[in-house]
Amino acid sequence: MDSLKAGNPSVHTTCPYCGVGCGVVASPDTRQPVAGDAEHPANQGRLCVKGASLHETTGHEGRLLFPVIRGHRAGWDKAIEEVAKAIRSSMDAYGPESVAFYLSGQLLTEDYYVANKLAKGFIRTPNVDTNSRLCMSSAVAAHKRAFGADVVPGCYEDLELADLLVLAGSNAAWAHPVLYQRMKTAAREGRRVVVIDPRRTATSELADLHLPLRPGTDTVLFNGLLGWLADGDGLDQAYIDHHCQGFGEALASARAAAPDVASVAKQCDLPRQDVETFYRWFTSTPRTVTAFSQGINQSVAGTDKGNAIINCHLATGRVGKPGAGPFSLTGQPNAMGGREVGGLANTLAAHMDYDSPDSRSKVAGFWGTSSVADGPGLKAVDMFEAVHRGDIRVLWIMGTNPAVSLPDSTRVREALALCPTVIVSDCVSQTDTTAHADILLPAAGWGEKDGTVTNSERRISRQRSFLPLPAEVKPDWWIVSSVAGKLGFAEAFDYDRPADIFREHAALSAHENGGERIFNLAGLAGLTDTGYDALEPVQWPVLSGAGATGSSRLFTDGRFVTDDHRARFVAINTILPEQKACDGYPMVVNTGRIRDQWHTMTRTASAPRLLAHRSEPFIEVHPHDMARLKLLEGHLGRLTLKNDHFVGRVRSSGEQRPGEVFIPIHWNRQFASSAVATVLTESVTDPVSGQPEAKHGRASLTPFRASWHGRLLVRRNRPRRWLADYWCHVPLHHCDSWWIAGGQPVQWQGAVSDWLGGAAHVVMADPAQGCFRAARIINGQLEAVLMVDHDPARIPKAGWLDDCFSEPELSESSRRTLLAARDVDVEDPGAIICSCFQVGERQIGAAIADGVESVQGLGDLLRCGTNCGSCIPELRNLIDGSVGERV
Ligand SMILES: Nc1nc2c(c(=O)[nH]1)N[C@H]1C(S)=C(S)[C@@H](COP(=O)(O)OP(=O)(O)OC[C@H]3O[C@@H](n4cnc5c(=O)[nH]c(N)nc54)[C@H](O)[C@@H]3O)O[C@H]1N2
Ligand SMILES: Nc1nc2c(c(=O)[nH]1)N[C@H]1C(S)=C(S)[C@@H](COP(=O)(O)OP(=O)(O)OC[C@H]3O[C@@H](n4cnc5c(=O)[nH]c(N)nc54)[C@H](O)[C@@H]3O)O[C@H]1N2
Ligand code: SF4
Ligand SMILES: [Mo]
Repeated sequence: MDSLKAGNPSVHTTCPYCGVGCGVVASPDTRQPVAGDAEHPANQGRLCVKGASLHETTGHEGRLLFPVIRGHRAGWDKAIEEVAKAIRSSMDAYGPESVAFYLSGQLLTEDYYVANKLAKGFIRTPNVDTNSRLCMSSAVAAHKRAFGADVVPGCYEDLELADLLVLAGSNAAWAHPVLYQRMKTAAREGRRVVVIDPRRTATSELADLHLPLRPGTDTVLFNGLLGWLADGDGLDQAYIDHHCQGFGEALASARAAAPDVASVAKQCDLPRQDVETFYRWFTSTPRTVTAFSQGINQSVAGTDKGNAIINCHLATGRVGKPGAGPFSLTGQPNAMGGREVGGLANTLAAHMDYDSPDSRSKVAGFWGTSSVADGPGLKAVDMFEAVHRGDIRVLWIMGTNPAVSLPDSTRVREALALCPTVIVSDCVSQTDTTAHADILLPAAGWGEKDGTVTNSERRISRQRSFLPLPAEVKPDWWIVSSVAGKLGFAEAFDYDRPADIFREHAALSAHENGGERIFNLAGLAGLTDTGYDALEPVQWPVLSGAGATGSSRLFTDGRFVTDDHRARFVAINTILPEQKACDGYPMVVNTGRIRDQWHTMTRTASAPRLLAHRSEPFIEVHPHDMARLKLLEGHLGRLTLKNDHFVGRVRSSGEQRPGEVFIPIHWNRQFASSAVATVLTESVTDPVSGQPEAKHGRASLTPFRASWHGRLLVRRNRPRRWLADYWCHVPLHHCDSWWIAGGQPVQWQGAVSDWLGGAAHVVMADPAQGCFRAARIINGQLEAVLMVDHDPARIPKAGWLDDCFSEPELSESSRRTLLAARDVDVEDPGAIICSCFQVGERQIGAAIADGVESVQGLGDLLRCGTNCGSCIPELRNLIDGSVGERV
């Protein structure tokens, strides 16, 4: 904050997207682009394109600006009173368990802390869970089983120091881009990378070995590795003897499940020599890090997968050492902070669980309440089932969009519709979840809110506010504390600022902590307000005295936080469910992230350049399946499970395994007609962690028969008077736009005014080609454009037309080429590959045709790939002439 004191208005804060937790320098003048914070240890100045676009997402369009009660705007007094009344009457009539909180890893630690305290300590409902259940809970459970506590032992530097980097179920190139850049930059002679993922992703670009295993079979692969280590003199027997327990049982299970390499290769559907290569590299490389993410966690066997990985690290003594350790990559900016405060239903607070001795009375004593909730509450999927049954009658959702992100989201929406009182705190007004809210509470967003977050390497960083709170918007901690006050708990929630809450949270972590809880912020409990404002990024534990500088690695001495300080091997004998691709739904549906969108798109879709890379939901299909199912590249396809559908643009991809498709999780009912991935993933959960299996849905796949395809561009905020079987909303810089398609032929000449919002002024029709284009111009300004064709590939790109909407008076030349949709003198760049500099596939293709042979050469010529670097894998693909971007 020195810069602030010096009168420079820039503020050092933290990116609100992924768990890398990059430092950002932002300005209250939101026209100024944000910059990477060169001094932040996570990113050292780097940003990915999402981070670099943050200033474009802080506008007020679409924001929830006032409390709303049953459709009517209300003041805060009334809203707080209504929330308190609903909670109180449900507690009185049905007991405290009838009230539930569903929180989020995107809340700040301070917000999270007060919500957890109110629920578990004062309302005394155990039913508090968080979207981290869908994200990190398998890793949490695996850490607890192995180490005795939910601890990531290593730090980011380990990913650079490792001589063997194993990336299991992680597409870091797209999901943790800055960390991926760090891994990439650390490449050196002899450093090897293995990527374990059923599909070949952008991350595989870094791989010396890619293992496209059969989905779900990771436990077999790592069980096989444990047996191989034992057979081949790969064990660190001294470490096992002195620091671990349970090796014998774990090895016996491993041998039973994966007797030899041939069996592993068969079960995982991998070439035997590739499995062997992986095993040999692992055995011979002391500095090995296995980083894992959702391909591991989001599985019926997620916890077992995590422990199968950790087993191999324990067996080789590779935990908490420079360049060696298992490394769970967290997803959300504060996934880790939520675990610290105890946001998960099976935890209490500050890494204390219900089952650890005295923790309930310790926490109750500290909070000044007579008791806390009795025991663990319902985990997310079960919580929404209880809502559906009517057992939970008041549900307060903060900072998450469960109508899109929970599995079997059709049933989740039913539950929300049945629930007597749904309270939603969010920053935006229209989401698939706010649609079901009885009470809507406007929450502060990034730039407005103030507090702390913890990243994947346990590093606590400040998110500082630099923008005023718009309209009636309030921070989440204030909203929760106000409701607590109204419920009669004012004394325990008497906070004036986030620093008050942080000090309390830090003090609770140290409270009666004789070292049995490794999460300890004793050194931060006495922070002054100024100290809190100036807090530099620091890794917990932060002990008092000499330990106050934080801790980069844990368990370095092989002492763990179990009763006997030994780590536990876990016997992994997961019986994989039979491949359930049957009964008419033969395709396995894998779901995940794309590079430039964040979750349900509430923020990233407001930055048009983030929609340039992929503007539509898509289905990636292996070429054999394309041919077999008569699917056409660039046309639409439909995945069906029972009565639910996902419609997206078909992309032929040799990077898929046959019989498996990949779809993005981002689109939802606000942005597309039917592209919610979670209607295809059922509510199957891991028995230990309760984390849903989000990577293994099932569906049938057919072409979506459209007789026409189109693109519609309309001046922003115009009423919509059209219907289409397929639509996808793509907000552009100067107008709104939609991809559209329909099954029935349309007489365009007669219907065009519905689409354009009035009569067309320029029309071009070629019925023989199935082509129709029309535009509407009002007072010299472009008002709307419609482009229709039977072949979607012939519909022009919208970039040039978008610019036309900004012209106060359309120029004569623009008018002339309006329906060609481009300035005839300027080359069409093609599909955007580099979002930072908006460089397209055609430009890149032309440069390659002109002889550019390297990514660096492309960067020198076109600047692509020279900022965040996220597009480098795709640039390399284009150079290699292998599978590049197609739509
Ligand atoms: N751009 C972007 N970045 C994000 C996010 C975002 O929304 N957008 N979200 C953030 C969040 S909350 C999270 S949790 C992280 C997630 O980060 P990641 O986990 O890296 O991302 P995903 O795309 O969900 O899944 C990773 C990979 O798991 C693979 N996979 C599927 N099944 C299996 C399997 O059985 N075994 C193995 N080994 N792999 C499998 C998928 O093919 C996929 O490539 O990303 C964070 N970063
Ligand atoms: N099929 C399938 N399903 C998945 C996944 C998958 O890979 N496949 N991934 C899962 C994972 S890992 C995750 S993390 C979830 C993510 O899923 P969600 O958490 O449901 O997705 P978001 O879009 O991030 O929702 C966050 C909401 O909070 C709002 N918000 C942002 N900041 C704040 C704030 O400070 N306060 C408040 N009150 N609101 C705020 C945003 O506007 C948005 O509406 O999805 C899960 N679901
Ligand atoms: S990698 Fe990108 S999204 Fe993740 S924290 Fe850094 S800038 Fe934000
Ligand atoms: Mo996540």
